[in-house]
Amino acid sequence: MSAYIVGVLVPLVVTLILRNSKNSRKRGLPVDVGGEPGYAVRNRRFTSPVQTAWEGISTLAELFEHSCRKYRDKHFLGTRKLISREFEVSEGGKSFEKLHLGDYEWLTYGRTFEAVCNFASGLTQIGHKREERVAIFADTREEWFIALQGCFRRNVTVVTIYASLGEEALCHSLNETEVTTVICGHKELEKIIDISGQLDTVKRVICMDDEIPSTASLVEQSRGWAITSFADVERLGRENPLDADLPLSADIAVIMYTSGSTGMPKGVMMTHANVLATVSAVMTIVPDIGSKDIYMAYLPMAHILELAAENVMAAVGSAIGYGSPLTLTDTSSKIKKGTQGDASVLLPTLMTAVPAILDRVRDGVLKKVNTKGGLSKKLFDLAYARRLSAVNGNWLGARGLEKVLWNFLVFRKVRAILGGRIRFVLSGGAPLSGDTQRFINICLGAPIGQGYGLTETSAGATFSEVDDTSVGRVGAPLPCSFIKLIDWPEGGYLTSDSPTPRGEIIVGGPNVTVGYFKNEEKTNESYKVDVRGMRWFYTGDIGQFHADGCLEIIDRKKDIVKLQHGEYVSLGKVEAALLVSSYVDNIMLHADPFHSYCVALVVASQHTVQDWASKQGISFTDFADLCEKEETKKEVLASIQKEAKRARLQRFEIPAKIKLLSEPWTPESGLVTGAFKIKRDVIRKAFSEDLSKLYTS
Ligand SMILES: *[C@@H]1O[C@H](CO)[C@@H](O)[C@H](O)[C@H]1NC(C)=O
Ligand SMILES: *[C@@H]1O[C@H](CO)[C@@H](O)[C@H](O)[C@H]1NC(C)=O
Ligand SMILES: *[C@@H]1O[C@H](CO)[C@@H](O)[C@H](O)[C@H]1NC(C)=O
Ligand SMILES: CC(=O)N[C@H]1CO[C@H](CO)[C@@H](O)[C@@H]1O
Repeated sequence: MSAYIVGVLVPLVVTLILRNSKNSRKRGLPVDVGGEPGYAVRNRRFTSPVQTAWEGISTLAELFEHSCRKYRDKHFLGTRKLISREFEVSEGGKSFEKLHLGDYEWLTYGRTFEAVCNFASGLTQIGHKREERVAIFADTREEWFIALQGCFRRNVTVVTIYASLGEEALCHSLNETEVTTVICGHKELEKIIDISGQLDTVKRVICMDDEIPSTASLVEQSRGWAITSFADVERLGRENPLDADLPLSADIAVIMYTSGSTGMPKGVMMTHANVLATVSAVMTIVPDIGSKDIYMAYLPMAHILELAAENVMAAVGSAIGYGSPLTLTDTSSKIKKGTQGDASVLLPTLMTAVPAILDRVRDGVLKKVNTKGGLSKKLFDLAYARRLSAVNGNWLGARGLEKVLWNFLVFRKVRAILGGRIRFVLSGGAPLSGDTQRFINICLGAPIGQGYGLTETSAGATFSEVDDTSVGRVGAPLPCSFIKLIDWPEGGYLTSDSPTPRGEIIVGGPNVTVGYFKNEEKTNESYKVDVRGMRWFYTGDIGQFHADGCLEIIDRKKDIVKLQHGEYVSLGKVEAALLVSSYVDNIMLHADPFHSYCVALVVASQHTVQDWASKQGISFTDFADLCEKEETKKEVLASIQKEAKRARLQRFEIPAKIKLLSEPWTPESGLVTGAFKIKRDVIRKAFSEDLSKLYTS
């Protein structure tokens, strides 16, 4: 054999062997855990669930103190300096806030620890008793983390509430937990003041901003509330220091109100042990995570994904830079033109994201590429195709030098949107579409760790490993969880299904929370303890296990509707398929058991629909007007039906009629959750007239 052939063949064979061994690698292993019959899987590295990654540490408070001593002089929490706040008025007369933000200003670990201790002492000084509960109701920011850890040091349970939660839900959460102290920003304080008449247990408010609304003095008088600024609480604590009053691992750290998609939010009680187990498990996911990392924090802290992630960063000595979804990039809506977004200034290495945000990044990039057109679009498409081929396992795809070249020519600019140094993205909250996952993989050149978990399992359940390049799956069980599938015969999902077992997903392990606050009935419904004492949470999600032990979410029990003629429609599955249409910004499919077909509410994507209209020479006064036009509806419906056929949907699953909406669904409007999941019941109620018209007209 000539040296030439050896030179080609040997690497080829080695590559093939390596690839094969990689493909068949087991990421999760079947396990016999007893309890309810089903098909259970565990993490390949841990035979029993991990409780803590740090010897002798059993609470978040201990973990934080340990870390602050270890990393004392390192940068920890960073916030951008506000240079100016301006208002821009659009053509329509709407006014938009624009911010000019400066550099990050940092607190070291040592300095943060002092702030936390001062806050803890100050909290007692202003009269908060330790058995009373505190609520934090604010956007993600430095003070949020300090307040959280401050409460932990005094064994005070923190109630967390989404900043975008509606009035009724807010009132319900504060009432139910008998909160006495609310910690919030000045924007949220206004909301609290509006409902102050219905809040009987609240006695004091700590406002994170120095500017306190003028209406505050009214409630101070009428309700006898004491309103103190965050800085004053810290000062009081500094002047009157107290010893810590540390919690035990079984004490409740957080009661997290989940913005449930139905009815009133439920408060999930999480012990220190629960969250610590998740933090310990997530640590093992991100390769070489450590004090060199810089984390971009901008998702709501009231979301367990963010809360766990920030505690992970704190545990390993990383720096956390705060930002917001509206200021994240140079082109974000609140960033003043010509100034820099959070990521460009911070240059983060790690970030978390929810699929809705990654979808937006993808759409933004594609929009830019398409607008440019010409050579740069051709180059982008070629580079993308070459890299996609490599990522999909084709060894003729762009690797090695060619990969470097494409990165330099094309993807470098995309990467720069998020600062250019991102090396890992944690995605959670909802399953990410395969297209978006690939897009981010290729354009950012960074792996996405996709997680699956719920507030009830303190976020942890499964996580995809860095070298797992498949899409559409959520990975193998985390070291802290067992995952079991159980039969759901009514829905037609069985663990005996072939080729892979399918069924309802239940999660067991130390990460499973203790239940819903003051709601034993709901707790009994969703949580069960088996004969061996293991706690299980019944998720209501339907999944299937692949041969390598990775889970794929395929359905949701609640979202399956039986039509008039007995066919089952899975709303989520159909929506995911139709969202692919470039005309669709958001969509809710509606199936009615008294009809044989589905209809849909479609939020139109302003950019693409207007583009189409101007190409067609259709005139319109504004976007709302355009969405009302028959021809627009027809065009969007045709596009949706095309995507439906491509996804091989059944005829009864495809919406026969649609209502086109011009206003986007945002968490502020209450139509989607903070993690951008649609709230079916709320949307159904809000558009009930439109929906019934779709069936009658
Ligand atoms: C922490 O607080 C809870 C609730 O007030 C209490 O039941 C528990 O005993 C406290 N833990 C310690 C170690 O004092
Ligand atoms: C909260 O409690 C007060 C007094 O008990 C009551 O008037 C109010 O309606 C309650 N609100 C909610 C949303 O439960
Ligand atoms: C919940 O289950 C426990 C234990 O089985 C039982 O004692 C309790 O009565 C149940 N509570 C409700 C509200 O069903
Ligand atoms: C709070 C909780 O559910 N703790 C359980 C965690 O899991 C272990 C076994 O893995 C149980 O012994 C704990 O009771």
